[in-house]
Amino acid sequence: MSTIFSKIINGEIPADIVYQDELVTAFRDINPQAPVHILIVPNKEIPTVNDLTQADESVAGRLLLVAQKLAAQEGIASDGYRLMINCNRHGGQEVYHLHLHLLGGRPMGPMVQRTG
Ligand code: DGP
Repeated sequence: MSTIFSKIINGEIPADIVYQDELVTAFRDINPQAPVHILIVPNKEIPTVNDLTQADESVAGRLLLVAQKLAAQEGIASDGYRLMINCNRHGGQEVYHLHLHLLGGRPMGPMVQRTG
């Protein structure tokens, strides 16, 4: 079974792809939460951060370096941005194919929702 993100990576379903290399693919989020909202995704199906292994060190590093490159490309590097990975239920993960959110283009507010 392949994830919705694998189908985007393989070109089976459309997405606004902004970057692709041999390890990762980046595309705009379908439901953007900020003027810039890009998902950076390993080409290989890794469900969550919990599933990363030592063998994934280069892909994990690539996610960050591509985020840095795209932030510059999108013109949000100097104002700043937020990088976020949700993991499992308490993290609010919806798609079980590891992805790094790049969010910016406005002040991103408190880091987490305040509860009281
Ligand atoms: P998360 O909650 O961290 O698993 O975030 C999943 C994100 O994926 C959510 O912001 C919406 C986005 N998303 C879900 N399905 C699609 C899709 O088919 N295309 C695109 N571009 N984004 C999607």
